[in-house]
Amino acid sequence: MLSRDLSITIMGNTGVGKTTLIKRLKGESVEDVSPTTNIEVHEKTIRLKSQSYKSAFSLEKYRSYKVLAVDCPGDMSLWPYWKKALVDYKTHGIIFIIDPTQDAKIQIDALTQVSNYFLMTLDDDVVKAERKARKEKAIFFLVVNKIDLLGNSKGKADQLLRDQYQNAWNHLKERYPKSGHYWEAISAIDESEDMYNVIDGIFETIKREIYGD
Ligand SMILES: Nc1nc2c(ncn2[C@@H]2O[C@H](COP(=O)(O)OP(=O)(O)OP(=O)(O)O)[C@@H](O)[C@H]2O)c(=O)[nH]1
Ligand SMILES: [Mg+2]
Repeated sequence: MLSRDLSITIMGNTGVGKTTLIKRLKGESVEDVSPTTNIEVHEKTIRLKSQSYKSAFSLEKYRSYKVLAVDCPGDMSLWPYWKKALVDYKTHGIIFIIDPTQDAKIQIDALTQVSNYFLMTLDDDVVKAERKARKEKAIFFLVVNKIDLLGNSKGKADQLLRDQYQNAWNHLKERYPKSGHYWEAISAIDESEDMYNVIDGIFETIKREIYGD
């Protein structure tokens, strides 16, 4: 069985639900999670649901995906680890998680750090790095987690992003105009079939951006 790799780095402030999302992806219980204090790499071979809709004529050659999920510590004092994570594990995409119940300012700072650390991985020279950033084909996936605490309203998540995160998000788009910029709203603790499909869709989108099908 042929397999393709998807390398994804998961970032965001402490307590936003990064580890919970990874545990869910791995099919583990999400009930007892504790704060992450180091870079933790998780590997899981998954089958994306969308693949099951393929007709016999468009035979899917790659039946499974080996997801390398890099879980980063979210405590502010440990944000410098993020740079190491980006350097050590060449990432296809960054999932940045936002917690709607937390202060937006610190989360905007965290998002800005992600943009800056990623830039540093492109070149030691800032001017050159900025130039490379304009051509860089990365994926930035903004995920509003804990939508259950917003009454499961995607509209409210959208409103939150517009009201509080628009500037930081636009800055990222301007710095990396050739990259993919997406957002989604989820609840990492919601184990329903519908939520499974939404979360699956995030990985499906990243897969499509990278492999073009
Ligand atoms: N209500 C709700 N709580 C959630 C959700 N996702 C995660 N949590 C809770 O948020 C808390 C923090 O989750 P973690 O996954 O440890 O967060 P983290 O981002 O990994 O935190 P650090 O490792 O410190 O960076 C836990 O108590 C989770 O149960 C969600 O979708 N809804
Ligand atoms: Mg964690």
